[in-house]
Amino acid sequence: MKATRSLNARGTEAREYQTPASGIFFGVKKVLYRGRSRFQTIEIISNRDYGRVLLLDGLVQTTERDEFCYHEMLVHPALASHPKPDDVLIIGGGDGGALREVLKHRVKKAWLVEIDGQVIEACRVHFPWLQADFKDPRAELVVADGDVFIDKTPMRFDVILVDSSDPVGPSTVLHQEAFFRKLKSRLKPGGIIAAQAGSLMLHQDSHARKGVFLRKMFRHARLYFGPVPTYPVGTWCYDFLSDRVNPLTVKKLRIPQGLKYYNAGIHRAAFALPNFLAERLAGTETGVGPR
Ligand code: AG3
Repeated sequence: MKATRSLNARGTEAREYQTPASGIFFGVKKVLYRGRSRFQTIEIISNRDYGRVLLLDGLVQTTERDEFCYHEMLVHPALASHPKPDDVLIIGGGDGGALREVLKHRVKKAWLVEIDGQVIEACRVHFPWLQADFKDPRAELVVADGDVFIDKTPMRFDVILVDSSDPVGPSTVLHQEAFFRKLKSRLKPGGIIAAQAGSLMLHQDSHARKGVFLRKMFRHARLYFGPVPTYPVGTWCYDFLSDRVNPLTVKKLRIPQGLKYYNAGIHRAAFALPNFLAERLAGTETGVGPR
């Protein structure tokens, strides 16, 4: 098991090595939490510019200042595209940010399946504004391995969101063909999957590799992206997967009021890929232009 931490010995600086030779650092105002769960090293610090920062095994997961960029873009393109998202499953996301966004829609039930109960506990204390929605009667919290849960559950979902970590390291299984096949088998007809897919620049190999099987598995398999300033290289990708819903021809996007980032224009723009990535995906054609 990897046990990377980000804090230096004196607890004055936290850093993530995004590659062996570059990364991001945060001056530490206060170390709010440091612990080691069965699964990972958990650190929460506060920083002058980004507010509270959660790092797992030395990787930035969420910051007070920019979490909305990530959580809104993971959740709303899929939820706003679905005509009736009654039952929603979130895999990962123990910090609660994705759940908060899901509950802005008219869903009947939202299940959150997080492997690490200690992340939930630590975030409950230090990111209370992300966790408020666990109290919503529509929310069901399950502490379990998402991969095992999906094997066992008899339920079917309208939308499945994968709030995993990077496509390298312990989360790799959540980026593989077998996992997506299982997710697909748990979708109701017309269902949509949105899965975080990694850095636009740093994880191009993963986008190309996944594109090959996702394109075969789903009628509509599209990569989209948006900014997350504190994630590697600042720009982050997501997979949009569905057999019925083409995200670019949805007649009426159902967008909740009061969002900070996502809107109908962003929705369209997010699916337009830069040339270098479109070329990497050529052949897989995931995300390349409307078909
Ligand atoms: N999950 C995706 C985090 C990936 C960040 N990667 C990195 N810093 N190298 C975020 C969970 C937030 N709910």
